Amino acid sequence: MRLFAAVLPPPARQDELGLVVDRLHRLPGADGLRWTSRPGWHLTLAFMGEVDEELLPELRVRLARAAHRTPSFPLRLHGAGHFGRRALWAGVAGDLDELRLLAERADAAARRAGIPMEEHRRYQAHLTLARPRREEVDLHPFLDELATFEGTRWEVGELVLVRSNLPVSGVRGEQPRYERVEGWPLAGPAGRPG
Ligand code: 2AM
Repeated sequence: MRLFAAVLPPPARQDELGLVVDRLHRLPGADGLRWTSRPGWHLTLAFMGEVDEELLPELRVRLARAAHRTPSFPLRLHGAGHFGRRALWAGVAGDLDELRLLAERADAAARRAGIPMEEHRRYQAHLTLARPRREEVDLHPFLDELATFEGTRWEVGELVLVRSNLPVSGVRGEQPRYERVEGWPLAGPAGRPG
């Protein structure tokens, strides 16, 4: 099964972003973008790809440990960015060091469970909102509209393992369906183990 570890913004925080994204949908050129589906919005920590079911028990143990080693930390959705012409995303602010550490721990957990992980790229926290259908789509109006977006902060308290079910229908542009497999609580504000 295709898996990744993620932080899931709480529904109220997603709704705030949703209000801005509603405005983006009304901008000229919005049809040139394939918008990600909202119930699936997430911040990827570590993408594992196809994982052999046999590795799941060990992966679970190691992800639980990664979560336990990480204190809960504040985050908020903030601003926007893009990966070239491939993706438009909402950014995050807050305790980015702790988020990066959690991403590294999730990546290490997967490696130690025997999952061949891609080489490290610099971790860039992002929540993908849309992908251009064509190269020539100009992302600037969307980036401008998102630039001033400031979500309310929340306390990240969980590391979640998510399954990505790729569309089988063959309908062009259909989105993957994301399914929560399991979540593990972070250690909490005062619970950082030595
Ligand atoms: P993206 O949002 O930037 O596309 C599930 O596919 C999640 O894992 C997505 O959030 C995706 O990031 C991320 N991801 C990271 N590396 C990936 C890869 N090589 N293939 C597919 N998704 C990847």
